Amino acid sequence: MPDTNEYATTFAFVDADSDGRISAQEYADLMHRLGDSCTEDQALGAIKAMDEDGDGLITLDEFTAYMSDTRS
Ligand SMILES: [Ca+2]
Ligand SMILES: [Ca+2]
Repeated sequence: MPDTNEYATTFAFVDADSDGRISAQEYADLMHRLGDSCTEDQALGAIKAMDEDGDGLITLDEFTAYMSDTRS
C-alpha cells in the first residue's frame, strides 16, 4: 500500500481531538481553518462519501481506502 504514512499524517491533521475518528464537525472545522466555507450539509456529504460502515465517522482505514481510490 503506497503512501500510508502520508495518509496517516493527513488524517491526524484533520482529527483535531485525536480520537482516531473524523467527524463531520472536524471536517467542517478543517475547511474553515483552510479558509473555505463549508456548510454542515457539505461536511456530512463528504463524510458520507468516505464512510464505508455508515457510522458517520471516518476511521484511518476508511480515509486511506478513499484516498487510494481517488488517486488510482
Ligand atoms: Ca476526532
Ligand atoms: Ca465509518
